[in-house]
Amino acid sequence: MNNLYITRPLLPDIKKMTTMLKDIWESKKLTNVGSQHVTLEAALLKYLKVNQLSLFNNGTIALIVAIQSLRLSGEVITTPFTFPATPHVLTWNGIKPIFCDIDAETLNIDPCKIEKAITPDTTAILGVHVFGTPCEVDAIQKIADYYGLKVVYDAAHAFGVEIDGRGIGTFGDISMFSFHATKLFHTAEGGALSYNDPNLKQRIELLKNFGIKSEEEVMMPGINGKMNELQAALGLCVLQMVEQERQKRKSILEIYRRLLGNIEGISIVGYKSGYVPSYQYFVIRIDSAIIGKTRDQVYEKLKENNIFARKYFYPLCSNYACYKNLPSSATGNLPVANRIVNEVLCLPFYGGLNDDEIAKICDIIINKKKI
Ligand code: T4K
Repeated sequence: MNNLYITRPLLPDIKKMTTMLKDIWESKKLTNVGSQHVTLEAALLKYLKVNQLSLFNNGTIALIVAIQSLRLSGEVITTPFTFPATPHVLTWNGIKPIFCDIDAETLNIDPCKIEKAITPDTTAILGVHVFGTPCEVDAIQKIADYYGLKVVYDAAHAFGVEIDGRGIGTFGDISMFSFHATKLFHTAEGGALSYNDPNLKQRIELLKNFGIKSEEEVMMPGINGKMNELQAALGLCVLQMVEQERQKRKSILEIYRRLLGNIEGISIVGYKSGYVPSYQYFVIRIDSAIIGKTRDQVYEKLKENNIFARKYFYPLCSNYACYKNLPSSATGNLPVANRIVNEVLCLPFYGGLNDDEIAKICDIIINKKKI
């Protein structure tokens, strides 16, 4: 059996991509908002069902710009159960991340615990729709409105997620999507910000282009966050493949559900009713007391069989050397996150997986004799 990874990128037919590249070569326009960029932005605006969209060279720079554009400062409340980029964008903006515990079901920031983390220095809540499961957007917005806080969402995993027909990127003030190669929709590296306020567009576009307004006017200390034409062309090709890939992943999810759904000690994260999922990740939690083996033992056993699962997001951000001394990083403040981070395992999940491969993965996880 081939090596199995948690994901494989969608790759368009090379001939199709070559045709796109020829157009770029002929135009000699490689970056700084060319026609591929304009076309992709319009296509994604529609696909994601959002009101405003700005493309970026990666999701992390996009999130740094999102924080800048809202002029956040002081403290921002966020989750410790995420990729390092989430708290790092706060630090890069001179903001102190305040870690709040997560909900045991969604693995997202627990709205019931946000209020006690608010201080006079709090300016925003930075939620993450982790593994594509939406945060409790209404509860979070209610708290934000009451205390006058902004809401930013890291929607890196939530491409195509909808709640009641609304694109996930329409909730809060700004949402960030990642288009990294490991994502369902990707541009090799890339990202976007979506937002509702049309007045933010000019500021965000300036911030992602050094603050340059015209040849002789620089308005603010911006950064270089521009998506180039090669990335955008790849994105246009990949976008045409996304719906089919989502359908394939939906079928794979059903196979996983059939094989793992009724095993005591294994629970499937997310994919509850009430929203359209992204099909970005397939994640399980392993209760070692019931299963008789730890998450790490399962991970190692899979690896011995050339199946490269991932322990996202272990360790918690609050346990990184750069954050562990923050008062909010104390284990007592984050009991749920500290427990669950040892139980979670992301399994291979992409359209190219076949039934035998999925069966083998599940067999290794379930079969007690094999460890
Ligand atoms: N916020 C959240 C919540 C995020 O998860 C992320 C990124 C961000 C913010 C930041 O967005 P970006 O600035 O990245 O746009 C990967 C990705 O690099 C990262 O984008 C992603 N989250 C994170 C969850 O996963 P690694 O270090 O685990 O990736 P890597 O290289 O080990 O890849 C995983 C597997 O995917 C490989 O074993 C094989 C497969 N793969 C990977 C690449 C890069 C391929 O088959 N082809 C490839 O080109 O971080």
